[in-house]
Amino acid sequence: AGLNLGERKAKAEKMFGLMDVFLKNDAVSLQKDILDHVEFTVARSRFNFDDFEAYQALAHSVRDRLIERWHDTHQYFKKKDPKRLYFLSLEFLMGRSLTNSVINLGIQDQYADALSQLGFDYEVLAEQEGDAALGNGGLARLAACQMDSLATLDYPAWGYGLRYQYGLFRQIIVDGFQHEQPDFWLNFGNPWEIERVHVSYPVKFYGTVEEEVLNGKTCRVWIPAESVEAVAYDNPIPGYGTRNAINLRLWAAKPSDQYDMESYTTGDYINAIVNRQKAETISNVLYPDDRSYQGKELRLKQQYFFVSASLQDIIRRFKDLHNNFDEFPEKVALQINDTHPSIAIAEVMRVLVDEEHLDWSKAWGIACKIFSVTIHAVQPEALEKVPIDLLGSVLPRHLEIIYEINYCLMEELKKILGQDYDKLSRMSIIEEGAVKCIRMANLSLACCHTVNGVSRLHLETLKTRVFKDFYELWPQKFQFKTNGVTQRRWIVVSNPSLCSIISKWLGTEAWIRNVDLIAGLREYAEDPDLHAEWKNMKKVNKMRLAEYIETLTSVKVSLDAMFDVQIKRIHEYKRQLLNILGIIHRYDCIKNMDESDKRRVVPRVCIIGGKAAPGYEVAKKIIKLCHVVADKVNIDPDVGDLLKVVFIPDYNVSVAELVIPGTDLSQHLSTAGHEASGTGCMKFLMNGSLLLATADGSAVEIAEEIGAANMFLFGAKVDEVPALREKGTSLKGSLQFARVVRMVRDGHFGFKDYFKSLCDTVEEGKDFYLLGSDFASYLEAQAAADRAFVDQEKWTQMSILSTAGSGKFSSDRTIEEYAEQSWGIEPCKCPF
Ligand code: GPV
Repeated sequence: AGLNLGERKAKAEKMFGLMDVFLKNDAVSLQKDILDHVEFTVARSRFNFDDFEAYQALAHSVRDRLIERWHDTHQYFKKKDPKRLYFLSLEFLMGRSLTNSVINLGIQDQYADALSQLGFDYEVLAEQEGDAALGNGGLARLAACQMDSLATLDYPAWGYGLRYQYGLFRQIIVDGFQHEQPDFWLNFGNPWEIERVHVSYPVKFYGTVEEEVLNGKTCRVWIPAESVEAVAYDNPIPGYGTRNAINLRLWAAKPSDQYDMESYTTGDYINAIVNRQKAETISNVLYPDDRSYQGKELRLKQQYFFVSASLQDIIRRFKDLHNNFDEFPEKVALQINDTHPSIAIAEVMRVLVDEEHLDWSKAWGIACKIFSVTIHAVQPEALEKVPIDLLGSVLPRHLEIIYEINYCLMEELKKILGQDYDKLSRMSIIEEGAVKCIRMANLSLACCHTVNGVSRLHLETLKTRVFKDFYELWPQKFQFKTNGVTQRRWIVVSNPSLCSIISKWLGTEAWIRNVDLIAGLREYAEDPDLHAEWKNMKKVNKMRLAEYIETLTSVKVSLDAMFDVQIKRIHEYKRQLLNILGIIHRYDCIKNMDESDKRRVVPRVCIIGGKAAPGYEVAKKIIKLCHVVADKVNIDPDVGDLLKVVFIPDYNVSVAELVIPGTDLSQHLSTAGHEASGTGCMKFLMNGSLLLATADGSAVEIAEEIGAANMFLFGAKVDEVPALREKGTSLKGSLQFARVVRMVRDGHFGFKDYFKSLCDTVEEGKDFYLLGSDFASYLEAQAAADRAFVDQEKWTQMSILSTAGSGKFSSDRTIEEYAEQSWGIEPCKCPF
């Protein structure tokens, strides 16, 4: 404040010159820091503290190191003033921070040493941390992986989102039924965030729009009726093997300090306070529905709340060093993660036109240069449609702006398409119908310079189905960036034994930053020494998983069995039901075998985990079915160790870190054309689990990388699906399928009435997701997996080739593609 632009730049330069590294990372310094935090931050005596308190102190000492790098990085960004990427997402599924941070900072061994001298076990302390679960599933975890890659690759990027007080619900299972419990994850404080009380912005809602004359020009002015304060919470994200640490800024809603004098003078002091407090509800809770838009007011308010605060922050940062909005697109790239933040487009227009007084076409030109969007959906139902009445009430000025954008769009389209009113109405941002709605996807398509799909196949689907009209008009906008996951969390953090094997055989740790090198393992795919180490690694991880299963479910499993896993959100299209019906088939076969046949059966532990959206009845029935089948199978003496069925409750990121490394075979069963990409499969692939999958989403590209012979592909192809829906099930498959469905229907596992409607969903003629027609092919793929498992050398070779072929599926590759093709940003590496 008080300084002009030149002075501010000079000051930034000078401050940068003062930069130095303060905190030391030798074991003694770390110990001292930890004990200081025990004493002064946790406020326990340094002579008496338990594991949780030790974890808190440890976390705070890591946090100090993160803050130091965070400051240096941002000082450097400020000095360089590069084009920055702003990643807007309503969900980030970060999981735990401790182990990931310590590994990325490169000081794990030092910490482990320091702690053991104090009498603590680093791994035990790490287990004290709860997950940050501010997201639902793949979309949110992808955002988290991408933040890790952005930091590691030194990109000048910021993440922006919402700081929900309640993350995704905890799943508890009572008598085989899912119940939801609130995830009040901030109960014990959160050492990974930094509250920035001084970084806050007012966000306005409701009210009216009026006409005003300003400098002889009439303008529209929004007179809001409600103001809520957005307060920043910063979460440093350290890169691996670099000093850079970027920021994930999450907004929390607080009551505004603009007092509503009216309510005070009426004397209703208590109610006035209570009403102010209601403001906080905006950031209270994450919507737990994966991909179904509910059209709720609170959801719209959440979206606008975080978008408005983020844009105020971004524009303030821009104005700090610039005073001409022509330069905005040279300094700012805005990425919108699915359509959830797409109200940002209208907000940018409102700020530029109403507040910065740019003319409309100039403002639109700027907006079109800064936005890009990634679509994660396939099904048209997943696309957000906001009822006009709702938008008009919460954000009246934005509704006008969207009408204006749509008017311009329609004028432009008429010039190209003429009088094709069907097409015009399909492409319109406004959907005329019983309930008039805004199509958020169309708003994004009209503005964004790039529209990304998340796998090659997904982009094809977008081009030929959901966004066909837009693709024909603007083919150059449409791109895809196949998703990826970060090998830092999914190998280095979660599978240390595999990590050392890879480094040892490649003779370098460089693959942790450049995962393409992992292909070097191919050379040793048949080496008996590597095989021995590899099998041992699997065994150690299976032991950990077996212990976890026994603690949670009391089911004892054999380590010789094939660990067969399907973990992901429960959805009909993901076909967990196909898996369970396959298990029933296996059970049925075993029951009808004599002893000599049984000796040839490959023992299996079938593991399923995942949450169902609270209102999704079919998904909840699938969870219950899994439990009743497990109850019957697991105690059947005819079966013994040949088959065990386990449902892992409360699946989340840290559970995934435990389960994936211990998996032999993982299942990805979506009906072809329904999974946009899938990212779980990539984590399994990296960890050397073999994949049993349909030719859907990224599995198609995985097959290209590792060779189809190294996985078990099955089921209808995308282009066969429509005909199969018409035609119905083939005879051979249908007999076996009908038999297992009948077992459920007849109450073989109990709960006959309860499962009736579930069985109905896969009846001939109603089987939308084609379980019946894919069943025979599914069983064949399962049989092929059994045969491969019998030959352990062959299996291990396939497993090595899976890891070796996983390089493409790193989020580092994805992020580099985005940086070059969509965002136009370059690395900006802090030189310390
Ligand atoms: I739309 N995805 C998600 O997790 N939640 C959603 O609401 C929507 C999509 C997922 C897709 O289903 C996956 O196929 C994809 O891999 C993931 O987003 C990340 O792109």
